[in-house]
Amino acid sequence: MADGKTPVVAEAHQVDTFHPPQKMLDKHPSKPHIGSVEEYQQMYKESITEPDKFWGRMGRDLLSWQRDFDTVRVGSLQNGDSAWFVEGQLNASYNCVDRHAIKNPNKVAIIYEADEPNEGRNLTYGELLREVSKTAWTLKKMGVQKGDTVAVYLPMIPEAIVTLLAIVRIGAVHSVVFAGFSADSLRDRVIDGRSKVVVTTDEGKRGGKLIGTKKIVDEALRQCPDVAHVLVYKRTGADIPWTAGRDYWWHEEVEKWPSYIAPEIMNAEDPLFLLYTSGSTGKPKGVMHTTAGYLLGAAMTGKYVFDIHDDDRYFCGGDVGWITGHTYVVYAPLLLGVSTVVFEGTPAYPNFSRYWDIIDQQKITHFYVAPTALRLLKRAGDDFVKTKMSHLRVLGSVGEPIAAEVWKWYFEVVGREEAHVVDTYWQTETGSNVITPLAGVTPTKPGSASLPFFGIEPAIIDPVSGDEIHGNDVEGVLAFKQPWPSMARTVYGAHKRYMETYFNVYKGYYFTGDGAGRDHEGFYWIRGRVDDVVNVSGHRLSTAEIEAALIEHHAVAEAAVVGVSDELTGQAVNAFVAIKDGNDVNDALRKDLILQVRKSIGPFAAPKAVYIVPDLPKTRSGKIMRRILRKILAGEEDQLGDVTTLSDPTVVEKINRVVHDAR
Ligand code: 6R9
Repeated sequence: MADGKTPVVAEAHQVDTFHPPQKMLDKHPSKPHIGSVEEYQQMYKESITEPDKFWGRMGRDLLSWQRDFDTVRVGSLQNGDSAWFVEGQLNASYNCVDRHAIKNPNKVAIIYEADEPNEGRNLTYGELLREVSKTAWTLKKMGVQKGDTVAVYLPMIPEAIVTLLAIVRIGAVHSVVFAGFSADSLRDRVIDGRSKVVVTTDEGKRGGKLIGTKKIVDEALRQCPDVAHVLVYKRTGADIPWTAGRDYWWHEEVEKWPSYIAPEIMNAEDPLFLLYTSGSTGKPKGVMHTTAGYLLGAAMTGKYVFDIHDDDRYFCGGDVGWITGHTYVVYAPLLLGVSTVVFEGTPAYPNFSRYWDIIDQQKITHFYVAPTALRLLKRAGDDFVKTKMSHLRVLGSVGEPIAAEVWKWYFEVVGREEAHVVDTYWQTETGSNVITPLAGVTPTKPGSASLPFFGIEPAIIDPVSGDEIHGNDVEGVLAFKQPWPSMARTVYGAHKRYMETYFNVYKGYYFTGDGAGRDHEGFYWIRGRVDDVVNVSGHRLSTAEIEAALIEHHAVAEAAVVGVSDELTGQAVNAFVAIKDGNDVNDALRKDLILQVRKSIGPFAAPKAVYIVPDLPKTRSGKIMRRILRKILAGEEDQLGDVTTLSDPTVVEKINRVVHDAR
C-alpha cells in the first residue's frame, strides 16, 4: 500500500476505543435516534439485504412528497444507471423550508456569523420562505426556466443559502463555484455547465480581507457569451464595474416580487445540482446529483450520523463552494428543520478563538470541520479555547484523515470529553457520509472512520489483481458493492467519463479512488487517494490540473506536480518544472509560475515549492515517473527502485541536486 504506512494489524492493537461519553448522553435532549450498536447492526443488515423495504420506509419518513413512488430503485453499478424513487415527485426547497415555515415560522433557520463578530443576524424559517420566494421570482423573471443551470459565485452569507433554495424552487439546477476560484476556473465551469445566469456579490469579506467577486465574474464572463444576466448582492458597497442590461442589483429586483411562489413539482430523478470536482485528468468534472436520492442522503445522515434533534443548533465550518457546505451547511440541517450557522469568516480572525466563541455564544450542539483547521488551532495553543461550549454533543471531522493526536485534542480540549467525535468519510460523488460513526452509538478509534452507513456495502480490493479481499485485517483500495440513494448520477455532459472513473475500474463496483484498510474488528481506516488527486487543507486538487496551469506559462516546457505530506495542510503541492531554452532561472520566474497557478485555478492551489529542473524523469515511452519525484522529496533516494527504464537515468541525480540546493 501507500508509502511508509504502518500495517493495519499493528495499528489496530495500539489504538484505544472511545465509547460515546456518558456526559454527552446526560445532556442529550432525549436519547439518540438509534439506541445501541445492535440496533445499528440490525438496521444496517436490513439496508443491505432488503434495500427496497428499508429505503422505501426512510424515503417516506424523512421527505415530503407531492406524489408517492412505487419503485424504490432500479439500475445497477455495472451499468451506471441507478435511479431511486422513480415515480416520486417533490421539491427540495419545499422540503427544506415550507414544511418547517408552516409549522414553526419563528424558528431560527439561519444563524449568520459575519466576518466581523457581532455583525451577524438570524433568519427564521418564515423569513427564509419569503426571501427564497422573492429570489425565485427574480430568477424566473430573468429568464431562468426549469432545467436551466444557474452558476453561484458567492461568499458565505445567508443569501448563498437563499440563492440555492430559490434556484431549486423553480426547478433549476445550481452550480456553485467556490468563491476562491480564479476567473479562468469560473469561466470553465460556467461554460461546461451551460449556466445562463450568475449570482454573485459586489465583494466578499473574509478574515478582514476583501475579495473582488464581481470583478472576477466580469473577467470570467468575457468569454461566456451564453450568460444573459448577473444578479449582484450588495455586500460591501464597493464601487464596481457594471454592464447595463446584463447586471441587476439583488436588492432592487427582489423587492418587486411577491413573498410567495409555489414550488415547481420535480421528478425524483430531476437534477438538483452540479458541483465541479477534481479528478485524475486536467479537466474538472461536473458531478451531477439528483433530487430525491441526494436529499434523502442528507436528511438520513443528519438524523443518524449527527443525531440531530429538533432544538439543535448546527455549525458546519465548510464553505458552500464544496460538497460539505452543500450537504451539511444547507441541506441536512434545513431538511431536519433545525438552525444552521452560515459563517463568513476564518477560524483565525479576529483571533484563534473565533470558532469557540461562536459555539459558546450561539449554544451550538454540533460542530463539523476539516482536520486542517483543527491542526491550525491546536498549534495556536489551548489558551485560545477559553469558552465552555457546554451545549456541544457532537464534533465532526471531514475531508481528510485525522491524526490520532489531533482527534484526541478535539475530544479533550474542544469537547472536554463531553462530546462524541465522528470522523466522517465521504466524497462529492457520494453526496453524504458513507463510512462514519453514528453519534451517541458507535464506539470510535481515533483515525478510523469506523463503520459503513446504511446501504453502503464496502469492499477492499486488491489493486493488482482487481479481486475483492474478504475477511478482516486487510488492506487495499476502497469500493462499494451496491448503489445508494445519494450517489452521483453522472458527470455532466461526460457520462462516459463517469463510467470510466467510477464503474469500469472494477466491474460491478463503485471505485472511490481511496486506499483503505479494514482492521480486525471490521473498522475502516482511510489511507488517502491512490490516484493523482492531492488533498491540501481538505481541498481536493488534481495534479494534472495544476500541471496544465503551469504549462500555460510561456517559459515552461514540461511540468510534473506531486503531493507531499505537510504538517499543517495535510498535503502540499510541489511542482517540478523544466524550462524552455533561453529563459533565465531565478526567483522571479519561480514566483511567476506560482502566480500562473493562482491565476489559472485559485490561490488555494498554489505550489508550496517550485523546483526548476533540467528535465523530468520519464520512461522511454515518455511517461513522467512522479513516483521518483515523490521519493526524492521524501529523502528516500535509496529506495527509487529500478531507474534503468528511464530514458535518461542521470536526470535523477540532477533533480536530487536541485532539491537539496533549494532546502
Ligand atoms: C467530503 C469531501 C473526497 C476525498 C476522499 C478522501 C478524502 C474525505 C475523509 C477523507 C479520510 C475522512 N476524505 N473525508 N479521508 N478521512 N473522514 O471531502 O469530499 O472534496 O470530494 O473529497 O477526501 O480522499 O476521496 P471531496
